[in-house]
Amino acid sequence: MDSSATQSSPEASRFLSETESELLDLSVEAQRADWVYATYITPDSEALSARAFARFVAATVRRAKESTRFGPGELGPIDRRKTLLLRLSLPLIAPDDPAESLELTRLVAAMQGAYARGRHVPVGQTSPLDLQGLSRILSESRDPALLADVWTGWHAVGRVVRPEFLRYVELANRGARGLGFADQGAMWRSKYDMEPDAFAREVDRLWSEVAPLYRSLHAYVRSRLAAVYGSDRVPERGPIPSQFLGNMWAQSWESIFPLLAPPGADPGFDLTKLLVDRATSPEEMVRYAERFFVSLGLPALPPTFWERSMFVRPRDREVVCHASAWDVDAEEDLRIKMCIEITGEDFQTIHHELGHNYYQRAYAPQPYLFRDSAHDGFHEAVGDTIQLSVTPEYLVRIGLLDRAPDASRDIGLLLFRALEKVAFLPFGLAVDRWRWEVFSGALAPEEYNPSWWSIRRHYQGIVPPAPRSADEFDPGAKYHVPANVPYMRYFLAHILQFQFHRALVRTAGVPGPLHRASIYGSDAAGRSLGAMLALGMSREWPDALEVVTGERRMSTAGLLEYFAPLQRWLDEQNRSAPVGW
Ligand code: X8Z
Ligand code: ZN
Repeated sequence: MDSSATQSSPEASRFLSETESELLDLSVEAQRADWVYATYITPDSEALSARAFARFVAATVRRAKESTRFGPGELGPIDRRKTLLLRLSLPLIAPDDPAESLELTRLVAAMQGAYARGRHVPVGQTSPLDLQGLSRILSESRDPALLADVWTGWHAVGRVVRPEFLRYVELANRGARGLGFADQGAMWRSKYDMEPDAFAREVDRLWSEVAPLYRSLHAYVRSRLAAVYGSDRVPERGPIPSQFLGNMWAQSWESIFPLLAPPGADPGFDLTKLLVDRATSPEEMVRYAERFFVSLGLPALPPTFWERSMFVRPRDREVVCHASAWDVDAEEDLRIKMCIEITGEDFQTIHHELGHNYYQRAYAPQPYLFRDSAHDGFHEAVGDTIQLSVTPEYLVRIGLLDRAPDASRDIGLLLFRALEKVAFLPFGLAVDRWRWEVFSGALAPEEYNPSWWSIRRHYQGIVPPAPRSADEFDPGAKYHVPANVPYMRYFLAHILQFQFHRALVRTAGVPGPLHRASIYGSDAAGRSLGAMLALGMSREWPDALEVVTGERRMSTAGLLEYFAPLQRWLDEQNRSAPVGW
């Protein structure tokens, strides 16, 4: 007999409503402190932010433990889900000992600060550059010695955070175990409404379906790079040296598009140039993105968004430049924090960030414990779905482009998109494949760096510019590792955004191939998306997925349909070239 209640006992209801109001209070305080820290890094703001976060984490853990006293007979279905989520609501769990708990949140704040302060003086230059300056060289320079120098110079930041990272793994695992998880990686995998092992298998299934497309892209890019740099630098059969791919982590490759553009199918416009030629300001870039969401029937952003956001890097102080979206009071205090540069890439990132803000706003009416996305891949996918609607025809409609390239340029457009989105897939997977092994204890600290590279070589088919030693710590040179942000969400988002795009394009009734279809201006698409966002985390994610797509499983069909013409073209190009590494 099912002993689950249909309604909670009065005691359980009271407990949950007190829990939600206490945690809301502490989370607002922690967010305010963190905002100050991230936009003004000092030893004081670091200490205050770590302390506020520690208080919030400790209260969540205490409440999660207390909630176990209510059996299923005392909890209605809504409160049952809330108690389940309470245990899963944080990416970091504090150990019981208050000193250790504060130590842990301090370590994370300190690692973020060290990452933000990373600088390197490129060979032949005299002043130190930050990550943005170094990234610009990686995307623009074709000088092999400079590329390797800049890559290596930035990765030195990993060594700085390594000792803190080792201690953080120990304490974070202790916290996760205290709440009954095997380790912190198992805790991260438990947030998908399925068994953690089943989730890992689901990720493998998705990857196996898209890996052939990635391998075709990899082979084409490798043969073009070999032609540019010579086969002594880019071997025709092996993995690609990472520094030639135009991005610090080789996670997306669109900045080397000019080296790879198919003859006769170059789309003939460059979004960066269009924005720069019009002297577009950072704020205007954000306005473009806002207007897209408004065109779907969603509300304009509140005035405080424009007053409180950080759009550009301040000259006079250290900040965390990695882009993020904030929902400070869970009501109307939405913000983004970015160091916007006038580039096509940042234009896309702004849409990504506003996707977070529109999600946060849509689920704000939900109770505290349901104010999150269906799963974390959904949060990351919303703005990216809008990015897919930034088509040449859309750019013409908003007056950024005079004339859209004709269908003979489709392969160029698709190749550019694949360099952004398909190249990302194995990176999105590799980061947490590695971290899961770190947290489970399968790797000893001296194996951290070697295994980071064997995992990246395995999935991405890339290698570092030169062999790396075991005391380097290259994962520490990627923001999400020192900042304790789970990464599998981005892999999922790169699949989901095509699933959403395909469904929304159909709902909007837009004809034509997926890569030319934009949902701009569609109320019908906006209503469908809005209905999914408004659910927040109140239901299991297949329910949310169904609202937009009619499907209850994550599917690669949208992505594969989108890139089908490119896949055929790549296969032809690769006929005489080796594929794989
Ligand atoms: O971190 C981000 C966003 C903030 S959630 C800018 N992204 C990942 C990254 O930069 O590594 C977006 C794509 C992947
Ligand atoms: Zn994001």
